[in-house]
Amino acid sequence: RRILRPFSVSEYNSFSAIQDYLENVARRHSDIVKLQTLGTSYQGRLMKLVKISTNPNAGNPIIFVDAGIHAREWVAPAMALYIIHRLTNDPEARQKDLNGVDWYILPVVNPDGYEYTRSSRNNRMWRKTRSKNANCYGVDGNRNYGFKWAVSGISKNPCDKETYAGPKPFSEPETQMVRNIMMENAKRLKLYVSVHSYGQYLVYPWGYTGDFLPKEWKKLDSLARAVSDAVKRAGGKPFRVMSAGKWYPAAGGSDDFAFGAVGVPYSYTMELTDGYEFVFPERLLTNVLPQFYEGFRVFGTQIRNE
Ligand code: ING
Ligand code: ZN
Repeated sequence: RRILRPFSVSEYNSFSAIQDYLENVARRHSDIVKLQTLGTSYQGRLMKLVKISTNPNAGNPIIFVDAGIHAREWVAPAMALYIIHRLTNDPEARQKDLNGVDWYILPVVNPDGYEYTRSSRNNRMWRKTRSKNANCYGVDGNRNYGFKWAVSGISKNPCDKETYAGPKPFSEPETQMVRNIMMENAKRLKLYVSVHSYGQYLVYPWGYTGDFLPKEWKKLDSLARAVSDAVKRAGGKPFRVMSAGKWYPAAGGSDDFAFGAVGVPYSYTMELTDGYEFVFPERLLTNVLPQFYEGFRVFGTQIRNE
């Protein structure tokens, strides 16, 4: 089927092309890549976690990267796929970045929303999932996590297009799957990054409040600055680093859940790209993805050396 048009990690791909790519990567690199079936999205799309490790029995610390919880933020799944591509295909990345660290990657957390934004130009700006509540569609996945749920920065109206928190915490199968990944791997999970767009921010807990910071904030802040410096050195634009809540308070985010409920010591939300809002041009992906990758490398180095 895809023989005429080979898969490229520097393009925006359909969810089914992404799934085929993941299956192919797992087949080609069966020595280091395992796919774990998680379940299905609201509309029945099969979701698979990509686990990359050169030594899966060593009990290495885990870095968990997810992307695409917000449908319209297409650059985020592209980033996640690019990380998979480098870790498996680039001999230097494979040797250095997989040394002593396992990478778990979920490239499209909200496949129903993602496909909806691809279905028509009218739907390009959709953010939420596609579940039905009252007479409206979708929950903001990043307001749906069960830590300080709904205390700030949310809407209780199912018809709100942006920040409807859902009828209850973890109402969405998609956020349940991410929660399960975190809980099942809680002991080894040392760093969590949720990739979004846009604005070139790298933010850490708390998201639910800007009134105070966690006591460990200096560690979170200095690692974020090191990541930002690496992206800058690679020719990219540096990140604005702060707590999420100082930017704007919003409760029920995945980063707060990872940090506050699961106990993941490093937890971030990463907002990729600046200047194009949600419609980042496909032709510029080849520029920015390698720059951001240098930032992810710094995450790897930190976790390896802890
Ligand atoms: N931004 C995130 C959002 O979910 C965020 C950032 C999360 C801010 C949590 C504050 C707290 O709104 C985007 N672009 O989705
Ligand atoms: Zn987002």
